Amino acid sequence: GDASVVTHALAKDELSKLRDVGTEQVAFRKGLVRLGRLCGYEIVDGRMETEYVEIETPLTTTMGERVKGLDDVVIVNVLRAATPFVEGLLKAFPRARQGVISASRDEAAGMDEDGEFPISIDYVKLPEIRPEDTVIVADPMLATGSTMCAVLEHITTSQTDPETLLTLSAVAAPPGIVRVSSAFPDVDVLTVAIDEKLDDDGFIVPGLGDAGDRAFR
Ligand code: HSX
Repeated sequence: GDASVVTHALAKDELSKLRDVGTEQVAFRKGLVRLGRLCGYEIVDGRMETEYVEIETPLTTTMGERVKGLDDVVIVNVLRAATPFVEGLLKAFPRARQGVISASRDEAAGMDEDGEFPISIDYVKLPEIRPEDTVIVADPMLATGSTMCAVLEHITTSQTDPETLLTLSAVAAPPGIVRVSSAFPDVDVLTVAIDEKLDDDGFIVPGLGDAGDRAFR
């Protein structure tokens, strides 16, 4: 799949506030919601088609333009950092069906020599995925890609292939993008920013810290 970057200036603006260590919990959470909404708009703009339909205004008949496929969207919330991000996405896709997956890195085990973390998946609840669906797997951070690969593995082995399967992150590190794209060639990777690198503990640098902790703790 291809890797692309969200280009809306307001997305860059929100992300910059999220990166700022001085942004406290409430502002951080609200910023993730706004960023999710902007990313949703960008997904609509870049990937969804519109169709012309006849509309009756109170005065006359005219041609309106409607977005196709808004009923065929599934959003997968990778707990827990994605929760505010998904809340924002839902503003762009109000009729989306939602899935949740609790997946986390075993930080105690640490990163192995291939730059991967063992992942435990503790809870999965997904709606039925249909061939016409656009499935958006949301997680604000794509670091080593271990979490996302485990989530995608679960989705692709347990469900029908959707028309579009894409991952959405706020910040992504190059190794994570490479890992996801090579393990899942049909998956598109969308992120607001591609950061410089991972540090020795597998944290994204410059990054924004731990999104889950900053939003919830
Ligand atoms: C953080 O680490 C994020 O919210 C992701 O779930 C995860 C990303 O790390 P990685 O698996 O890509 O290394 O908890």
